Amino acid sequence: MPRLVVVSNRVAPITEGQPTAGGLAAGVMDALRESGGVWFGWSGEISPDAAFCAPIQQSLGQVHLHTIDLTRKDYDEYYRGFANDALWPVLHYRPNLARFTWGDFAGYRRVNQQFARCVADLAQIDDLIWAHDYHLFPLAEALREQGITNRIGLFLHTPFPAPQIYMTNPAHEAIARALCHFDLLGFQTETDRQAFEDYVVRQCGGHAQAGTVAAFGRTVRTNIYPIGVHVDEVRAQATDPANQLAAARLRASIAEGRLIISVDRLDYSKGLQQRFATYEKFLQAFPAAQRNVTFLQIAPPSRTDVQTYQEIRAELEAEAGRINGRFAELDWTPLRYLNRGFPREVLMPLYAVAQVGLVTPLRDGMNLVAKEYVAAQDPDDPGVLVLSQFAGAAQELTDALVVNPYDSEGIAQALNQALTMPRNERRERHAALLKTMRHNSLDRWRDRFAADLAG
Ligand code: ADQ
Repeated sequence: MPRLVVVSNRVAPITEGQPTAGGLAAGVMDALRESGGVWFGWSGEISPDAAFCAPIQQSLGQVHLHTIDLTRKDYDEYYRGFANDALWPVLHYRPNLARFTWGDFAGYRRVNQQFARCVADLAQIDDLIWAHDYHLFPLAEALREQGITNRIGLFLHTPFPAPQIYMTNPAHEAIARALCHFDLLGFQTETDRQAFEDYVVRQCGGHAQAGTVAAFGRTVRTNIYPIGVHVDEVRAQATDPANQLAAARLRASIAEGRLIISVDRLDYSKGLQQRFATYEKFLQAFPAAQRNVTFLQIAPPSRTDVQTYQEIRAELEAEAGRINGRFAELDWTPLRYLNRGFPREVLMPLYAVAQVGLVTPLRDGMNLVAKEYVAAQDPDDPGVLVLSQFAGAAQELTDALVVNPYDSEGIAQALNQALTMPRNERRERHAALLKTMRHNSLDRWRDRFAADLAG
């Protein structure tokens, strides 16, 4: 395979021998190790003279990481502004939360041009350039302006929304034009791919035919590549005797009780407020569950300098306190809300000791927590996944209990079904889920995308 040049907003701080981070980092790192290559992106640092500095280089074997800092203005306009305040909400069907300015959009393009200049310096003639996610929509156009003729692909980790939602972003046409400068656009699900195609065909006078979309004088191939997890690695982490301390303490603290677990970044797309309300409905509707069930929500803060995120955090803290105030007993806390993250080697065993994985985003590109929960289970006595129909994962994981995250009563019923499901049925559902996940593995995601980009 040709050498890969991966470009993403952040380069994951990975060190050899350490447990792999989330899907993007793990998948990308595997691909790079195999083919050799370069990973370029932001260092995560802000510095006043960033614009004048050459990328910092760090090598792990034949993988070369190149990072640049951003200026405060870049960070405010490109990252916090356009990417996270304007695009992220619209991509997740929440245009009412979006804050758009043309100034931020100009900053977003400027940083993409800066990325493109650095990538143009790094790339060799036959390299495949693989960009990731919504931060880099203008990258191919900017690289073409630099005279780069390499194959360039983009994988979108988030959903692509229905056209009428997408068009609430005033820069929609400029973005679509930029996207058509890629050779290959990868989406998580057919719903996302179709939404992009519909927009280009109906709103931009484009044409779609057999996996290609032509518009703005260019033709781009589109396909779906559902991202997966390393199934065996997750289970190995979940069962490694060296990783059991936290899970054992958790189990001991709830004695014979049943455990429902949710793990998310603290983000409005993940539907945490609705989930807390649903759990309250569940305790009301199934009083027998009181004292016997504990709901553990792990949600570390993310994007803490964005106001909407500060508001969610305050609201969840208040709700957790209110629900516990209403139902708690001297020896039972119904909802444990941990506003912090855990390393993977701690998290995977926590999944394994929970009878239910509750994954109810309002919208999610894929949701790897759902897949990790399934992979971590004991196949002989597995827990049950309750999954939102609006997570990309629901299009593959049809043997989960698939629910509507806006239907509290429906989810309360599903929780009860999950907690009382006979072992045979749990095993059958789990085996079917695992089969699908082995097929759509992280390796296959990466290999298919890279092969299609090269082909
Ligand atoms: P995210 O929105 O970050 O990713 P998700 O796929 O659920 O969402 O999680 C990514 C990784 O982060 C997982 O490996 C998970 O274990 C880890 N993680 C999440 N919450 C955590 C917590 N509280 N503590 C520790 N680790 C945590 C984006 C898209 C998703 C898409 C992924 C990959 O929004 O839809 O599935 O990219 O494409």
